[in-house]
Parts: sequence; C-alpha cells; structure tokens
Amino acid sequence: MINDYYPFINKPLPYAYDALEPFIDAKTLEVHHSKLLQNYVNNLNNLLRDKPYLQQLSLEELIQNSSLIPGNLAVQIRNNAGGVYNHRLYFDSLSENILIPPSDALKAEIEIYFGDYINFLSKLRDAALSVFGSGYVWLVYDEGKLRIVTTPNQNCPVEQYMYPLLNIDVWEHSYFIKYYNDRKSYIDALLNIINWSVVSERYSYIKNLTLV
Ligand code: MN3
Repeated sequence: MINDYYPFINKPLPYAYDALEPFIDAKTLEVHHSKLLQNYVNNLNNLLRDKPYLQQLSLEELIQNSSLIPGNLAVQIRNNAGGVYNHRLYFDSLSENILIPPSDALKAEIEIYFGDYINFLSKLRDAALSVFGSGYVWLVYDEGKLRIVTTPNQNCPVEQYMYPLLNIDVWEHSYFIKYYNDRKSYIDALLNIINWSVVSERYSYIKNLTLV
C-alpha cells in the first residue's frame, strides 16, 4: 500500500488518533495525518493530473525517477511523492501496543551491525537528534547490510535504491504541540511504540528477495 499508483488516496491510519497517547497526543496525530499528509497527497495528485506518462509510475518509481523529470516539476514531484511515501511508512511503523520486540532474525542482524539492541536504539536516537532542521532518520537495508541514515526535508532513501525498514519523522510538526522543541523527549517516547513486528516483516521480505 505504500507503493501504489495515481490517483493517490490518504488511507486511514491503522489506529485511532488518540491510540498513541501519551507518547503522541491525539491533536498532533490528527493534524499530521488529516492535514499534512493529506496536503502531500493532494499536491501530488494535482501535479500528475495532466501528465498521463507520469501516472503510469508507482509512488516508488516517481521517487526513483524524479531527477529525470524536466525542470521545476522534478523538485515538486520529489517533495510531494516523498511526503506521501515517508509519512505512510512513518505512520505504519507505529503501534498502539507498546514495546513490541523485533523478530529474532532482525535482532540477530541488528547485533551484527550495532553490537546489541540497546546500543542500536542509542545510535538511532543520536542520528535523529543529529538532523539539522526538518527531516527523517531511517533504518534501511542497503546492499545486504543494515544502516542508519538521515535525510533532509522529504528526501527518501528509495532515491538511492536503499530499502527502508523504519523511519522517524523529526520535523517539528511531529512533536511540537506536546514536546515543544524537545526532540529528544519525543524520540524517547516514540521508541516505546515502534511496531517492530511490521519492521521485522519488511526486513524478512527484502532479505528473502535479495537471497533469491
Ligand atoms: Mn511529517
């Protein structure tokens, strides 16, 4: 569902707006989904409305090929297709259930690249805090390896053919109503409600695909 085609729709969240309380407040989640993400969906549909050749590309293909699109349209497609993709992944990576553990297979892989799970969470937190201004921190599968990367604005690692497993939105609109400018408290809260079973499914999907 992350990777679909024009006309794009803003699908409902898999949980209620107040389901992530007290970690993420209902007002923040409602504005984030029903206004900010909806706006990216509307903008992207408007950009593609009179361009049937672009309507044939999936959301991922639009992101991967945005540099081939002429002129200012490329930037607009990149920002808005990225805005849709990145937010869908973010919302789908959260859960109303707390402290879901990663699968044994993903945990073992995390231990290979980051020492142990606690150290991994600490590196993820540090990377999230290192983003200057607006952007995201990501756990990606890149050429057979797990990596933590950051992107500015609505840029997406799919542009570089990395496979995103998890992202965290660190734009201030993700946390300002409840946490003001305290990004660290937001990240610490969010780490309680990562849907590691969904992230583990993404990992097992791409791992099996690349082993073939
Ligand atoms: Mn956002």
